[in-house]
Amino acid sequence: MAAVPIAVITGASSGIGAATARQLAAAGYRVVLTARRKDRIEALAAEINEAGHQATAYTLDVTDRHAVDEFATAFRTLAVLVNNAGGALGADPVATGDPADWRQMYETNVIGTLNVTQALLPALTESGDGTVVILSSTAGLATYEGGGGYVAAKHGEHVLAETLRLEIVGTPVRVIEVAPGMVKTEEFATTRFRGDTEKAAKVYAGVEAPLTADDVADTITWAVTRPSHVNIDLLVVRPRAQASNAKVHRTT
Ligand code: 8X3
Repeated sequence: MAAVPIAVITGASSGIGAATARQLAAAGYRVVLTARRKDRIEALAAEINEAGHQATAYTLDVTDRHAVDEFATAFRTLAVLVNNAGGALGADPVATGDPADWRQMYETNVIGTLNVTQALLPALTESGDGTVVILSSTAGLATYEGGGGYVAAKHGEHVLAETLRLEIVGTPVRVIEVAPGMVKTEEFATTRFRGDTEKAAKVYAGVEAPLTADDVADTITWAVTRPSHVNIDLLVVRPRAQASNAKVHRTT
């Protein structure tokens, strides 16, 4: 019997990460959920196992290189890595943005992705058919006012994806970048505005149907489950009501 392929998902405690874990498990992967919040990933792993699929949880901070290296020793071979951990802090203009926010966003979005990808690349290569997914953002492809450090960090992640693809061509590993636009998840905007739910709600005000975490998980799962010679380099996904980062149709 062939071994069940393994998929590691970072930032699996909520939102797109959690939805991707559920969908990849349903697609036949044994999913390894990582995030800092142990309780959440353990509960999600239990839910996935109860549904008859396979999941384990591993508490991990992707910015802690030592911990990431230790985590990676568990994998001789790995089919899929989904670099989802990251997020935004603040929406201040460049003139007044806090350098500490910029640093933290670079650390989680870019260095976190770098850490986990570097640590697991040998196992992905060893599998003979590995897939690295980098969840960037439309903020990684074009800027917008108040995007600040988030836009800068997501551009960094986009460049990481493009460069890695160039460098490892010829190895049995593909690099897929998924760049979502407006996605309404339970935490993204609330975290960005440090718990200010009013400001967070304004992001989605009057937008008929922003993307959901499941919509993005669906695109990730589709891209990952294409035959191995097919590389979805970059998949941009937005709600119909959003034509560009700043051009959004609102009914109110
Ligand atoms: C999220 C998209 O528009 O909030 O990555 O930057 S946006």
